[in-house]
Amino acid sequence: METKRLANLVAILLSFLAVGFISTQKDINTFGIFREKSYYFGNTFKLNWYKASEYCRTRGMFLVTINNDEQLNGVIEYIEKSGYTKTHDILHMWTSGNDLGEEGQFFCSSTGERLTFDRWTKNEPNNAMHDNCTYEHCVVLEYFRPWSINYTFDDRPCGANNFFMCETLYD
Ligand SMILES: [Ca+2]
Ligand SMILES: [Ca+2]
Repeated sequence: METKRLANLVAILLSFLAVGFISTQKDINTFGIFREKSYYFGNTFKLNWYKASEYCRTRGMFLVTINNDEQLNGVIEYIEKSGYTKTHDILHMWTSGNDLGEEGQFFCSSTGERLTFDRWTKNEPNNAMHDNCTYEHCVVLEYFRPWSINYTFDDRPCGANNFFMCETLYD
């Protein structure tokens, strides 16, 4: 009889441990969801690069960084999901990429990392001159269906108004 009671007690203890383990697993899942990246696609009004960056900060976010295939695919998926490209043939969208600090040395202002992802549109970046003394130092992700430009990078004048994307930096 004593042995049976002991066995029952052990079974009860084990089930408590199991519940504890399961709830720990659940906590990890909840935390995972909490840490998922979220985006804001600014496609209703255009801002210059500096203002777009500030606008993202007011939302607790940062101008989007695209520095590998995974980040690019996440951004494209979000744009496609928004339905934007169903009604528009063209998109120039600010990213955090820029060579403001040193000509030709591109960095991502949101993360501080060097922009190493080779995703430039043909003949870009070209640091083109605008208005005699303005050059191109800020990077857009561009899409232009008639020319089959399919989400590639182009340096553009930072003072020009474009759409933009913000993101949280949790990965
Ligand atoms: Ca430049
Ligand atoms: Ca350019």
